[in-house]
Amino acid sequence: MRPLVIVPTYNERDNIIPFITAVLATHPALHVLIVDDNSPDGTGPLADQLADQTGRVWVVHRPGKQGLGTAYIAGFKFALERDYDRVVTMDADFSHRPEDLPRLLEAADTNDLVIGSRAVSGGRVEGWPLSRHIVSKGGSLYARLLLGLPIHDCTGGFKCLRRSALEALDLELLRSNGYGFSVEVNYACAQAGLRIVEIPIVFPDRTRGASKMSSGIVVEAATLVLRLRLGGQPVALRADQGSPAALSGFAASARGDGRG
Ligand SMILES: Nc1nc2c(ncn2[C@@H]2O[C@H](COP(=O)(O)OP(=O)(O)OP(=O)(O)O)[C@@H](O)[C@H]2O)c(=O)[nH]1
Ligand SMILES: [Mg+2]
Repeated sequence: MRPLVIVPTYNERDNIIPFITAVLATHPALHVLIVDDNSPDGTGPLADQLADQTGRVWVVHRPGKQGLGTAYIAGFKFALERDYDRVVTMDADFSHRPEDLPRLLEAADTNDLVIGSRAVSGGRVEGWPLSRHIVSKGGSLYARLLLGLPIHDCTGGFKCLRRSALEALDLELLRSNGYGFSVEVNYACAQAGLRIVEIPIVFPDRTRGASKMSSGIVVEAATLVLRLRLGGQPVALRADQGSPAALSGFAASARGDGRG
């Protein structure tokens, strides 16, 4: 197994070293790619220090804040240009717990897309106010119903994609930056008839550093779902993906028990 964990960072000075150290400890062959957007708090030099010390960490430095979605796309391209066979996306703030990573990697033995899920039995969020639960659960239900997604946690960012799933995506068509990015990837994988599974995770709220969550990200995701539903935005799949057979299989599974 050759996993690459992509970690976008913006002002994660207090998290980056303990977080990446904990991630590296979960699997001996695992590498990490940090995509830092010239964080004003000096996260970038700490990332370089990790790269020098471990030999298993790579760093992409971008000149300024360009958003989460483009950071993931840079990471996907990095993985495809090399021989990584699994790609994991994780936040640096410990909301995605390193201890849950081995279960996601293992589930990718038999699935193309593994979703770390807060919305299946055993999964949960800790430490959120009611308002954030409502936004998260409401957003997930909205995407699930409008797009017929066979997924309960549509907006979570802790995922593992097998190389097969990465290769099915048309990266140029992925447009969103926040929660919408997750929905776009989920929708494309479902449309391609790929094997999708949700694995329960515990999601503690961040304890260090500041959130970059904004109302703009919620509006972006809500608009994206509508555009995908109405056909105003193409599904981010390569032209040779998403055969009619796969699409009808997906429709049947979405009508069934709702589990991928
Ligand atoms: N490279 C890059 N990373 C970003 C950007 N915005 C956020 N991040 C990182 O993306 C991850 C998720 O961002 P968070 O601020 O935790 O967003 P969130 O998880 O939706 O919000 P909270 O739950 O409040 O923490 C963290 O590792 C951030 O440092 C960005 O514009 N560029
Ligand atoms: Mg967070």
